Amino acid sequence: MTQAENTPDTKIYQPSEAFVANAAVSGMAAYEALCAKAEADYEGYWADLARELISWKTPFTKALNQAEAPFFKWFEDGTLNASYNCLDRNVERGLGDKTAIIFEADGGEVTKVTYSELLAKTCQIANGLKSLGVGKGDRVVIYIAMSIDGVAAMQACARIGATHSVVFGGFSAQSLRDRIEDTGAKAVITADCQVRGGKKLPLKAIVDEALAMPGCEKIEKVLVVNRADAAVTMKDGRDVWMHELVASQPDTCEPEWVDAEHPLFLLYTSGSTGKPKGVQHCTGGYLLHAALTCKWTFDLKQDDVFWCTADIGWVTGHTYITYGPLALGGTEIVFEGVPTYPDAGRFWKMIQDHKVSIFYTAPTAIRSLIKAAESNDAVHPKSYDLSSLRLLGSVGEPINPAAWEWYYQHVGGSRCPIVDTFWQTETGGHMITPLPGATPMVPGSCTLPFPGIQFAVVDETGNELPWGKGGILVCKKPWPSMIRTIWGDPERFKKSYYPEDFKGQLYLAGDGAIRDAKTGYFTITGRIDDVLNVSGHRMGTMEIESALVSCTDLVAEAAVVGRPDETTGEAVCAFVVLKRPLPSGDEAKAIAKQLRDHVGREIGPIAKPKDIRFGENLPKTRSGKIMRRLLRSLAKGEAITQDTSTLENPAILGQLGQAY
Ligand code: 6R9
Repeated sequence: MTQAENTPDTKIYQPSEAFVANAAVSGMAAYEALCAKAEADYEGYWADLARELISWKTPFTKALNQAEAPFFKWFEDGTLNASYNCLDRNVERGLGDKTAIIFEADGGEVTKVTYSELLAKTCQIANGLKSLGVGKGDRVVIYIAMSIDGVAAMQACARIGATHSVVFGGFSAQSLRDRIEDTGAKAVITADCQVRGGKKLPLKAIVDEALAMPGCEKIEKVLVVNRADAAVTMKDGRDVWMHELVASQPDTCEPEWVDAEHPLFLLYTSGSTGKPKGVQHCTGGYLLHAALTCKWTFDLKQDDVFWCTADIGWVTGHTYITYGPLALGGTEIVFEGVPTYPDAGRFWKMIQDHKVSIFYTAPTAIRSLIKAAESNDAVHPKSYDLSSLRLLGSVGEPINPAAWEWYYQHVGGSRCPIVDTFWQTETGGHMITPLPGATPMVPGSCTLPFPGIQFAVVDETGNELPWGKGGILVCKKPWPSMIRTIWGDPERFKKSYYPEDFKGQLYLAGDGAIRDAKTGYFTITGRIDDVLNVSGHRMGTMEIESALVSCTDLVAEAAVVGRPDETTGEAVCAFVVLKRPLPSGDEAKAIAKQLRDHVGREIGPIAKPKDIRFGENLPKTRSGKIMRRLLRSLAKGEAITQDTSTLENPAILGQLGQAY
């Protein structure tokens, strides 16, 4: 954890008067009034919002049940349906002909669907799923690229009370298998392929590979969307084309009314130990925060065009593509491709073409586009008309002040507030963020908690630290959209998030933070556990280590650490001891490639180590512990200042200096 000093000359950016005047939360006094309301009557505050923003089939009578803490329940006796709230409700209030989704494919083709059309499509998929025997309480794994079908498939699961678990299309067959097994899913929804950067990448073939492995026996059906006529093998009795299945299905489907606590989805994320954990989210509290944060953080209004560039395989795509914007009746962009194809001006061109007014992306994307724009005016935002923008957002990792300034000036034309939103898969939605018409912004700080959210910085024993001192980020009170449990492992949920060190009373985010001595603004100082953040993707160092050592004919031992990287935030650096003599030169390069490919197969390309270093041993203390701090210094290329006198074999430090 870094104990960053507060710089006295911090630059403060105020939202413009025009923005403040029209904002959903207008001015700091309004922000403070909301916080005060939550402080005075916590349950009443959330209950009022839940009544205002969500349509309930059966109204709830109690907001929060803490009887089985930390397994909190919100709006427990209320019933609702998430898909009804996102679709039917908008049609009923006259938004049927409004565009819900503007889909832009990798190659640039644009398809739009209205709320009525999206509802009809969702109902057909829902009916199709039901006809295959999928229903309330079943799990459905979705392995598909960004598409209207992907969003509709998630909505269809919600409609029939099935719990979806979307697996990012970049994960390997092995990772997909692990998730299918853990969820105990009955069906998989996928596509023939995905198209990215002009290339067709298989999806169905990977599903086939996963299903051939042990552990997937519960899968009865595989629904296949035809994205691009890629060659696929269809297994008789198991595999069904989506278009054939839905063709005969009615386009209406009565929603399955579920309890507020009914699991809406499972989403796997990395932790510090063991296998990825299935974060379980509920329906009512989750949907409330998805809608509320779209309203207050994104100031989403009826005439906005909202674009969140995340993939539906991550939580950001769940909350800010599939659920939040639709719950408010917004118009949003869904983009299939990559930011650099056909060139690095793609985002700016799409903002121009579709008149995007709210744009939400990750610092890693901004940094790579800065790099491209610096050497090529044609892909610089100044070459595009970005005047439709009124608000920018950032998510996934800390945004460094230089990237913030560039985003503010060149993308936002120095007129759009930037919301630097800190949150996690586990939190369901924004936790610490500026409200764009209220909070003065400081580049690099996610500023203040969302109204009602009670974050604090504490020491190892859980005592709140004075502002200006770095410590551990915790949440003091349960909130509606919080993780409910880890699927199938409630003990791990307790241990990971409500540890005994804090007497089970504080939610442990897993990040370090420091509050500004004067303003109390939060700055996230990075993970305090063994989780890396590469391009905004969370990865456990242990997961990558296990993948490496599973290459049993080559690898004897492996340790993985992160090192800072200009573009991706952090990069994966692996230290490997081989079961053969220390390689060098071309041989070392060839083995490094072999290991990268192996990690790609075990987890997915995003986990491939950028640096691989070989040694005859790893630096260990005399008691046999790997000296990870030392490895981190080596990875950064820093001079070794740590005491190495306890090292078993100091000579290996020289070997480990060379990256392949
Ligand atoms: C939404 C999402 C969560 C981790 C989180 C933290 C980092 C996310 C951030 C941020 C600084 C921000 N993180 N947003 N750090 N400033 N605005 O990214 O979820 O994939 O679960 O990652 O990402 O380290 O703990 P998830």
